[in-house]
Amino acid sequence: MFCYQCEETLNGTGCTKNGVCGKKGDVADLQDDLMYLLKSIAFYNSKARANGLNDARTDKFMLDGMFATVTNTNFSKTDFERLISEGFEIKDGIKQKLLAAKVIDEKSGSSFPRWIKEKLLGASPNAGQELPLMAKVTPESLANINTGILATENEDIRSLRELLTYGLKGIAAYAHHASVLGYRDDDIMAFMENALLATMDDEMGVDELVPMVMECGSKGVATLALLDKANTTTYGNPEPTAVNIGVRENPAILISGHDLRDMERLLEQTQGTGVDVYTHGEMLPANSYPAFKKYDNFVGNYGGSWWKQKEEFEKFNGPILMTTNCLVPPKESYLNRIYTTSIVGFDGVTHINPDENGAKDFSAIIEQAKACKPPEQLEEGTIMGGFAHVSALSVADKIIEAVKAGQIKKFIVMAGCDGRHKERDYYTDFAEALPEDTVILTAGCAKYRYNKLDLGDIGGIPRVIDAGQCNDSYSLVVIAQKLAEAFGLEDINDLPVSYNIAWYEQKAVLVLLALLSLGVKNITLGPKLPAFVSPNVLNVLVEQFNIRPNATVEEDLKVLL
Ligand code: SF4
Ligand code: SF3
Repeated sequence: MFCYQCEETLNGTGCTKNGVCGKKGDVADLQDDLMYLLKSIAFYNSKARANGLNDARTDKFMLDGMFATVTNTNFSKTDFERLISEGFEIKDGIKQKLLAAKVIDEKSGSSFPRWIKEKLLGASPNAGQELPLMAKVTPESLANINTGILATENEDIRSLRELLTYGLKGIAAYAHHASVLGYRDDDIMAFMENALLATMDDEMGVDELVPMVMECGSKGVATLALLDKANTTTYGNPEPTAVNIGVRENPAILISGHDLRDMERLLEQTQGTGVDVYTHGEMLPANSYPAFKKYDNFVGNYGGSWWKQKEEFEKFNGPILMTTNCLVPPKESYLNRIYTTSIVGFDGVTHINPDENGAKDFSAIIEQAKACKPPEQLEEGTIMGGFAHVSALSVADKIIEAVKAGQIKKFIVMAGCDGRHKERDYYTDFAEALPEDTVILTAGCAKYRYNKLDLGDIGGIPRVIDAGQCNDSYSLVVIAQKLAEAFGLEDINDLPVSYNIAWYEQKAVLVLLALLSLGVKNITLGPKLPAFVSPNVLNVLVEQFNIRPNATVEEDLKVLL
């Protein structure tokens, strides 16, 4: 195996035996194979899409497959074997459709027009080209192909291909969330296919790949906007909410991950059963949605961010439902209390599948909960959340006034991910060291490093404005754009806003690309720069966007203030 897609990759270079995340070598290899197969499906499906022959099943498979390879989502060998065999079936199905419609010709791959180049670069089709190898892949040949990352020898090309791939995984994750609520966008799917193909196109060099990476960022903005629409149309606009972090005396279920549809299902099914529901990790923002607040058995949030699972799941006592990443390989002691659903997987853990109508039955979890002890109290009090763009902008006048009066000197965007390494204490120290006339804007699980500090407020405006999950990063973009408008600024970089972003997995890579595509400059990134960014690619990012790695709290305060 070789994997360097996340921030915690071994020695900052790459995991080669087992993942630091707990991913085993055989699963990592299967993930590489699946990604390769998805590229081959993308090849045929983009042709199908151009001819109106595409179908919803393939789109769903693309999103499921790519999301499953995101860090801490799926550790199950059986799941990846199943995905790969389903992938071949899907690929062959599309190919048959294309043959039947005479879009392609079985005999002569060589007469296949060079449509990849045509579509991506506007160059004229070049007849006489062979079908790309990945389009011809079969279950037998897959075993003999090096599908790994290191198969691309040129370090800079590899770096850009992987940067693009991880951005696409982020798009897939967010598009997946939107699609379970019925919001889909053909353009986003078409881009995903073309960009996946670009990662296989040996004729694309640095000059072609860099714009593709930027386009991935702008498609990321579109995907996040779609997801924002899906969430707020379905569940209402989050409201500023003091979320309870204490516990009650009832048996309970803990729900984590990012999937609001599963959240809704669980609340519906636990009504009147005497079983309480708590959120963990990235599900915390569910506490701020009007549609969920109405359930009286929805108690609040339990514990901290994803990496504290081992300790906190043990103390929770009741069953835990993982709807998406981040799953930490469970301890034996609570293995029988963990349930996965959707694209999450771990061999030996009960998985809840939807029935043919898409309904999910959580009754087994509820029954188990009834026999469990109530959760052990970890802490008490409340934390503030629910400042997605609508509620944040409802106090925009107050914010603008505070800026004009000099009460707020700076906003620091500290969005992104949390992680298990000690060096992330930096973010707690940084938040604590910020002067009192600064306001933190956040989204994602990065907030757990400072959302329980008593940072106070500025004239009623909390010093930590939490827009929600990483899925809600679009809110931060809207808030910045509206502030720029209110101050009459043309350039978003002229706002009194600095960026100190913490990343961990591939969705954060996409959020970063989304910010770059909007022209945001001077981002500080940490706690470590991505291992997959080569020195030359880093130079491009520094030259064009002035990205810098974080340093010490003192130094970064100077730079960012
Ligand atoms: Fe290593 Fe991260 Fe890949 Fe896991 S996801 S194998 S920790 S680089
Ligand atoms: Fe966190 Fe996994 Fe990235 Fe949604 S839960 S932000 S790391």
